[in-house]
Amino acid sequence: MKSAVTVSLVPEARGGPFVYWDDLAAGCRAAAALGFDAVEVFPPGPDAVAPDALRALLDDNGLSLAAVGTGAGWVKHKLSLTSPDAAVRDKAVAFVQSIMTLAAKFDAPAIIGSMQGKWDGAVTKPIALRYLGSALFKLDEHAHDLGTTLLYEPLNRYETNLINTLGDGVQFLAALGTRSVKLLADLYHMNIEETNLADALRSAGPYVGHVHFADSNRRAAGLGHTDFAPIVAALVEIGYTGYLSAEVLPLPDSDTAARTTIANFRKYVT
Ligand SMILES: [Mn+2]
Repeated sequence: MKSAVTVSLVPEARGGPFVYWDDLAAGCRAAAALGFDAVEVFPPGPDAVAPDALRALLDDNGLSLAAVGTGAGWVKHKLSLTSPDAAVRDKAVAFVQSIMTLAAKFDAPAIIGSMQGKWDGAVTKPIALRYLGSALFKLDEHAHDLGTTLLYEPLNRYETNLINTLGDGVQFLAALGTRSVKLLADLYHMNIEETNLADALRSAGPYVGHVHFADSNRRAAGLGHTDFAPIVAALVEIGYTGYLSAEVLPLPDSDTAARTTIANFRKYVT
């Protein structure tokens, strides 16, 4: 397993669970200095990061790109894959595709988190799940064409009412028959929703494509009450070799959150 740390370039996401903010170059330097393998980047849009500049930053710092988030599609552009408006849904799919195309240049997956939206009012749960399924089906094609993976992230009940557990995520993807979509197992969301985090990871098995490495309170691993030993043991058991990426609050400050993360990554991942 490999380590990663998040860098957000989205001012509208301020207060969110990202370790480094605003300055991609500074975030990369800090990540490299602490010995992280990769950065996970949350850009405002596909054109906010020039591929050549990103390539140079990663190469200069000996880093890989772990994943690219699409959260700005929601927090900045108000695009949702389950909007009642078909034109908004189409724009949301196009936004995710554009981020996937950027990420694929670095062999990295894009992440669908908040862009999945919620069901409400005229959009009942079955309708919203049909919209989500239709979007994931199209995006699966795009991922397949690019030779990349797309990550779908079940969120806790306070952030979505669509799919909250890994088990429901597996069932949803299996029914769709997607080839290139995997699940993002966020240990913070899972702490709220799963009966047992290690069991949930074992059951999801090969569907686990990425892990957000966060403690129970969404602070750095080690600053809450999650027991990481059985979680890492379950990941080893299912043969997971991807990233443990710190999508956590920058508390008490960015560098302490990053330092605590990498110290606990080294403690548990041997
Ligand atoms: Mn997450």
